[in-house]
Amino acid sequence: MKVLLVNPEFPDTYWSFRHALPFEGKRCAFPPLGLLTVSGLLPRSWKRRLVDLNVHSLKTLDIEWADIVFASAMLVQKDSLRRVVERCKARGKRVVVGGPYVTTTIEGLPDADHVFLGEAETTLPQFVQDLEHGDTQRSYQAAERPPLSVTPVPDFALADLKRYSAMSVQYSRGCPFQCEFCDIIEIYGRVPRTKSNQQMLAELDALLRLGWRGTVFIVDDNFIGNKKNVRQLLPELAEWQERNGHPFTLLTEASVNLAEDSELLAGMQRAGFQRVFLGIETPVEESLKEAQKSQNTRRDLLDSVKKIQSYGMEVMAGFIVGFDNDPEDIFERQIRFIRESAIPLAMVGLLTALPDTQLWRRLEREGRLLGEASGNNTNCSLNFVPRMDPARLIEGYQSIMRTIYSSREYYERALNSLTRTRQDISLPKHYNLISAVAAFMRIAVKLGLLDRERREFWRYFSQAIAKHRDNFDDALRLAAMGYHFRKLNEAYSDS
Ligand code: B12
Ligand code: SF4
Repeated sequence: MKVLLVNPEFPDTYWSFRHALPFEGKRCAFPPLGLLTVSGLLPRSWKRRLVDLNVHSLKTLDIEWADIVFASAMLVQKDSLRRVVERCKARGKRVVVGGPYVTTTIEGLPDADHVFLGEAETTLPQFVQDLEHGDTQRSYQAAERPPLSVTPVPDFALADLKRYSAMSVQYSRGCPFQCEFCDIIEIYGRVPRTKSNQQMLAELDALLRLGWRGTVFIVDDNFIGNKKNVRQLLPELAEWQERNGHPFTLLTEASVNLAEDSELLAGMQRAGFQRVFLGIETPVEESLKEAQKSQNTRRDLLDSVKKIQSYGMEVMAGFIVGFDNDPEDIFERQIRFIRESAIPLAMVGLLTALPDTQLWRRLEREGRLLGEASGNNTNCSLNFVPRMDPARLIEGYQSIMRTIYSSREYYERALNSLTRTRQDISLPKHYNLISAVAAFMRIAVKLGLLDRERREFWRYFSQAIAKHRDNFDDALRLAAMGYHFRKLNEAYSDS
C-alpha cells in the first residue's frame, strides 16, 4: 500500500507566525503531529509520503502515486481540506479524513470514503484489518479514549524538518478543568492521560537522531493536567537534556495554577522550558466565573504571570473578549493587563462558540447561535449574538489589537519580558551561526531599513544590546514576532 498523508493549508492566524517565519528562512511553525502519529500506527510495510501544504504544494504526481490518501484538519483548514478531498477523489483515490475538525463539525463533511472521529490509536488498526478483508466502514469511532501507552513514536522522519521552525511532541491529552468555551475536554476528555517517561524520551531521542536542535513544542493543552505524572517526568527530562548537551528548548501550554507550584516551576526550568502559553482569558472576575474558569478566579493573575516569568519562562497567553459579563471598559482593562503582565505574544480573540462545547449548547438553548465558526478567533467574525453591541465589540477588539501591537507598546513589553525572564545561569544555545547571521540580516533590513516603524526598531535594538546581550537571540525572535502580529492586525483591520 502507498499512503499519501496530506495536511491542508492554514490561513494567516496568530499561531501561523507567517510574517515572522521568513526571517528564519522557514516555511511553517510546526509539523502536523496528528498525521505523523497516524503514520506511526500504519503497518511498517506500507510506503508513506507526507505533503504539508504549508510547506510544499500538492502535485498531481503525488496523488497518482498513492493508493490511499489520509488527510487531517482543524476547523480553520476546512476549505483547504475540501479542495484536497475533491482533487484526490477526482483521481479515483480512496480518501480517509480525521482530526479535530472532522470530529466536531456539524456541517456536511467533504465527500471522503472514510471518516475517523476522535483518536485513532484503536480504530486505525481495525480499519487496516477491515481493508485487508475488503470489509470497511464509512465511519470509525473508538468506543473509549485510548491510553497513550498505545501511541507510537510519530514518524518524524516523514516531515521535511529543515522547513519548520520547531518540532512537536505530545505528552498528555485531556484537561481536568471545565471551561465553558473549550472543545478540548469534549474531544480528549477531562481525565488527562499521559505517555510514560520512556515514551517521551524515545520521542526526543528520535528527534535528536534526525539532527533536530532548537525548539520543541510539547503540544499538550495543559501540560500540568496530570501533576503527579509530570512531577515524575521532569527530573528524567532534565537528566536527558543534560546528558545530551541541552539540545532542545521547550515550549508548552499550561493552566495558570502552574504559578502556585514552585517545585513544578523549578522542575520545568531545569528541564529547559523557556516559554509557556497560559489561558488567562480576562482579568474580569465575573467573566471568568461565567466561563467556569475557576482556576483563574482564585488568584492574582498578574502575580501569577510574574512568578512564572521569574523561573526564566516567557509567558505567552490567550485573552478573550465577548463574554456576557464583560463591562464597558473591558478593552482598556485587557490592554492594561497585557501591558502590566509583560506578555509580548498575547493572543487576543473574540469569544467563539466551537461546536459540541458547553458554550455552544447554552447559546443554542438561548437562541443566540449564528452558525459554525471559521475557527479563526482573530478575524473579527462572531458566530453568536453577544450581549454587547456587536459593532462596539468588534471595534473594541480592534482597538486592543491596534494598541498592543503598535511598535512602541509591543517593544516595551518585549523588553520587560526579557528583563523578568533573565537568568543567572545560561544554558548552551544551539543554532547554526550562518543561519543566525542570515536571520539577523533579514531582520535588520526589513525592520531596520524598509519598515516605516524603523525608529522604534532601532530604539528597541539598542536597549536589547545594552541590557539583554545574553539573550539577544530571544530579543531578535521577539522583534520578528512583533512584526508578524502587526501585519496580521493590519490585514484583519483592513478586511
Ligand atoms: C499543536 C497545535 C497547533 C499547532 C500546529 C499543528 C499542526 N501543524 O498541525 C499550531 C500552534 C500551529 C496550531 C495553530 C492553531 N490551532 Co491548534 N492545536 C494544536 C494542539 C495543541 C495539538 C495538536 C496536535 O499535534 N495533537 C497531537 C495529535 C497526535 O493529536 P490529533 O491531531 O488530535 O491527532 C489524533 C486524532 O485526531 C486522529 N487524527 C488526526 N488527524 C487524522 C487524520 C486521519 C486520516 C485519521 C485516520 C486520524 C487522524 O489521530 C491522531 C492520533 O489519535 C491542538 C489541541 C490538541 N490537543 O490536539 C490544538 C487545536 C487543534 N488547535 C486549534 C486551533 C483553534 C488553532 C488555531 C486556529 C488557533 C489560532 N487562533 O491561531 C491555529 C490555526 C492554525 C494555524 N497555523 O493558523 C483547535 C482546533 C479546534 C477545531 N475544532 O478545529 C485545537 C483543538 C485546540 C483548541 N481547542 O483550541 N495548533
Ligand atoms: S484549562 Fe484550557 S484546556 Fe483546560 S478546560 Fe480550560 S480552556 Fe480547556
